[in-house]
Amino acid sequence: MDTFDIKKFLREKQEIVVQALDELMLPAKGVFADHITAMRYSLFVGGKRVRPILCLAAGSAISSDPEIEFRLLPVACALECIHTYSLIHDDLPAMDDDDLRRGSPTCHKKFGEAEAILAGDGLLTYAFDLLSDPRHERGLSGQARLAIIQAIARAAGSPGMVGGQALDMAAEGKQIEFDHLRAIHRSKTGALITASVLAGAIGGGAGTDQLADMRRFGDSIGLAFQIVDDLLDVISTTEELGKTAGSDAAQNKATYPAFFGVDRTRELAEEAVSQSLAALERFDERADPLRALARYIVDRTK
Ligand code: GRG
Repeated sequence: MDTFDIKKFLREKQEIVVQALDELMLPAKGVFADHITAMRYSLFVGGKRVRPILCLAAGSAISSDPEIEFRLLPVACALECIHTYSLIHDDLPAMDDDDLRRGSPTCHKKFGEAEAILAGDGLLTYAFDLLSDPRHERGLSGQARLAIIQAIARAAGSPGMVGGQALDMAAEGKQIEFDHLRAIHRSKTGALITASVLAGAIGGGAGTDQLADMRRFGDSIGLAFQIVDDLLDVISTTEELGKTAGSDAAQNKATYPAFFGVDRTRELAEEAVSQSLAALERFDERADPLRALARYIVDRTK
């Protein structure tokens, strides 16, 4: 585990994911070319591809099938489409009103507000097209695919990311309790991260106990991810992040550093990572990439 080269792993998997996205995403041709160009712009402009890579790594932690990564790629791409839609909509003037995302102009700055709303809608809907299209079943059973669709739909929707965003918007400028902040984080950011891990695990054929462990792992890294996101907004620069730094404080948002200060926030991120590693205790070395991803999530600088 100590020798695992996470940077190399990430580079390799990012390349695989981007190539699969390019193959599986609608081509910017024909009557919808302009609309699809806006979708493709946000999808390919950058991004760490954390959710699809978690999905692939979870599948490989469960299954010894040499084809498991290939089988899971359409699912991984669907997760990235949903994540990208959420970023496009989050950046809109009616929400966070941001000009910069993934180091480039946001979708609405580049294509206009109506086009950006529709690019987001298109990406969300296309994700479920990809997940349910028989041409992309790649040997996963109908039962597994249905369970994956259900886990992702719930995590992306009102009991998850969309609901979390609604809570987040409603809390802006208000004093909220820490428990409320946790509920926002768990739904807005954590739910899709957990679903990414679960989708990979389901596709890999996980049993009930393994799924429970993977859920605990996903919940803990989701928490770590959001804590670090709050921290980076305070300690990093716009240039480094590729999105506007300091925006949480500017919008008077409740965050971990606002509640606990920078040092304690770092400790809490470390605690969340330790919990995620404990959840993987019953897994062998095939889960090493997941362990390394958990570490990367707290050590990242953007
Ligand atoms: C609009 C329905 C809707 C939801 C928006 C994702 C989200 C919910 C808001 C983004 C705001 C934000 C900063 C959330 C915190 C964590 C997060 C999702 C960060 C961005 O994800 P990364 O770091 O981004 O994985 P890249 O660009 O690397 O893919």
